[in-house]
Amino acid sequence: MQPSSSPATTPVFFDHDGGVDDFLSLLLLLHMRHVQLLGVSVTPADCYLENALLTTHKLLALAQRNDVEVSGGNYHGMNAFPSDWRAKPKILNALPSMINVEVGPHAAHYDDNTAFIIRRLEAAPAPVTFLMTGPCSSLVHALEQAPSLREKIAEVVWMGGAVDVIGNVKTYNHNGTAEWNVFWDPMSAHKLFRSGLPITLVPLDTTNTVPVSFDFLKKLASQAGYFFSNLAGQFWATTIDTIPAYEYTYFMWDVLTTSYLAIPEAFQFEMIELEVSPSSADAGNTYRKPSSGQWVKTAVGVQKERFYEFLFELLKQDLVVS
Ligand code: AGV
Ligand code: CA
Repeated sequence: MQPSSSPATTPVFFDHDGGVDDFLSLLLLLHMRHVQLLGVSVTPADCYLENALLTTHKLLALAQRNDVEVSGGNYHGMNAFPSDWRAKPKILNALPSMINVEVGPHAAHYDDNTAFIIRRLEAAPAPVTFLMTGPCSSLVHALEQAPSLREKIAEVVWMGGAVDVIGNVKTYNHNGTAEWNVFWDPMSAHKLFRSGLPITLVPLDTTNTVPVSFDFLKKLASQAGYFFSNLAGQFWATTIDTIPAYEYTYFMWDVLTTSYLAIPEAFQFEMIELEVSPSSADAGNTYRKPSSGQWVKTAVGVQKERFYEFLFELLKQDLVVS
């Protein structure tokens, strides 16, 4: 399938944290013809930064999009991700389709996320969709330094939280109510919800309904003649030790959230007054608080078949830059 020639009309800034599905999200974004990608910042949460920057640059190079600038974060949240998860994306750079991709000398230098986000928002042609598939620290820090830039943000789309379901953090001194992206830096999440920014949240409540299953991977492999279907299949294959594990399952967390930019009509939303616990044994818990006044557009469901079909079709596209 050829990409449509319609113009890129939606300015999007992408902040991710280097997990396998964060990179699959970048692939998706690069395929969305209505998306004008303003920049990519990498938060060193579910990754080690150097690996994640390299993977980001390699994917941009594969898509012939070396014009997209990339930055890296120096800030580390108070609750580190497990090292096993952080090291894992290293394998992505060694995959046959990735290992020989040259990134060029520009990839060796990068700004700090905060400065970069400020610079890109200042230059944005129109209010921006700010997509985050990791912790929200970089955005919160940027807006603390340059509060007037909130006017440049049309919508914050965030994969995070667990509202009416249990969280996915299982660690010492925690009661299990939090989702990892919120837990890494609960104070920033607390501030984000206070900010009054228009937030669209895709929490575990919805991502739990879309696991990465063997059936899905088999069907994707049947169309592996398409370059990006093959590449995505290789990426997802690196996650199979969590499909299904006795403790963890790999879900379409970030991939679903990113898909919202292309197929919003496949989602059901509810406006919910939420609060984030900034500390203690439930740090990072995102819970209903009727009087909070912090209304969040929260994804409470998705048409699964529509979503999976969207992925299969999108990954058949070439990325030919005109
Ligand atoms: O909590 C979901 C977030 C998403 O942004 N991440 C993974 C996705 O990129 C953290 C996470 C939860 N469980 C994981 C995670 C697992 N089993 N492996 C790696 N990361
Ligand atoms: Ca992520």
